[in-house]
Amino acid sequence: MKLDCITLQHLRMPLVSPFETSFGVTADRECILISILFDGLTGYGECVADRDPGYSYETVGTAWHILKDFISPVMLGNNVSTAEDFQGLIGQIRGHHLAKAGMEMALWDLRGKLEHHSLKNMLGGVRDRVAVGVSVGLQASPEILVKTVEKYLVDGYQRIKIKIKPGRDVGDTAAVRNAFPEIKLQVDANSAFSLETWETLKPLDVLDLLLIEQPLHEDDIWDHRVLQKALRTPICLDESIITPRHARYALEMEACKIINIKAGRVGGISQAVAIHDLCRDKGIPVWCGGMLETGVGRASNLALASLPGFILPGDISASNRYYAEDIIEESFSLNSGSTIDVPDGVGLGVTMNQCAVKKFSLEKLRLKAD
Ligand code: OSB
Ligand code: MG
Repeated sequence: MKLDCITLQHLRMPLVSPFETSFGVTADRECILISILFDGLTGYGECVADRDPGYSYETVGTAWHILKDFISPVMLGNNVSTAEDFQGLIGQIRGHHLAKAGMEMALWDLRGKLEHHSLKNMLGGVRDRVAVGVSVGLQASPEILVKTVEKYLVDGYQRIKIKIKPGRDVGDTAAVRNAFPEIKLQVDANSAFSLETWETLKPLDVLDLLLIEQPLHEDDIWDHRVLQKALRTPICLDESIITPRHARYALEMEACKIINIKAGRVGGISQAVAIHDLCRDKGIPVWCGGMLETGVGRASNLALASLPGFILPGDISASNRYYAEDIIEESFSLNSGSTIDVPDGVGLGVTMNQCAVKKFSLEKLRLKAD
């Protein structure tokens, strides 16, 4: 199919509470909503680049440029029906995975709507609901952190991830572990440590953590291998795994024992599935990471996490953990047992709330084939 039109919308949405990581504080989440039109149907995708280049070098600004000037012309000028077609055509555009993944998501949604399939079924998902946890940002003190974690446990989350950074590492983690000796607990450093400073993390090894996520540099694999050799706790890579090849490098180097999969980071759902398949072949557990998505990206994450290899709880929390008002009509809620239902409608299975989209929109651009 050849698209009729593409719309990019830069959104800014207030989070219910600011989210602090080792790379900064986010109070309002920004993203790009991508709409692609064909034959009266619209496919939606979310590009998860944020305002600042904290997690990734990509920002809303760079993704807007790449989507407008490089990816959209390819989409409007060619017959593109499948993710495979899409990946083939954008092969000449180096990097910019968050931008590419946003467009691939819209293509999956549109294809699902055209062919009357849910994303879950198109991907080969095997679960109707997926196990989830919550990612808790850095708090003002370990005491406040324990209170915040307690609130999420009361809400029903059965797996807690806390953010750490130098100076706010072992103390915070031990406080949570001491307050809740039995819970599934993991930590995420977002690349805040180095081989020179990692030894402060050594006491984490006796806190019975599910995993330590991305302790070292975002572009490193080798030093993680060195660190994994020194730790019992599994290292899980997030930022470092940007393609299926990088997943293979990490596994061959034994740099990690677990991989966090985010479709955005790896350049699309198709690439996320490829990493899932590789890890499954090698017996490596994976889980679905999150980027504080709107309901659009959350629906995509839920479908992805329904694949069989996603055996650890994902960073996919209920809608009300992120936003008081979302851009979709549906709202994802937590079931007892710390799961969320996978949408079963066609495509992503969500309905846009156009009033909310308009309310949060900072800029809108319509692109047509010439
Ligand atoms: O490192 O997993 C991360 C949010 C933004 C950027 C990076 C990360 C995160 C999270 C939140 O941890 C996960 C979520 O969406 O709930
Ligand atoms: Mg992470």
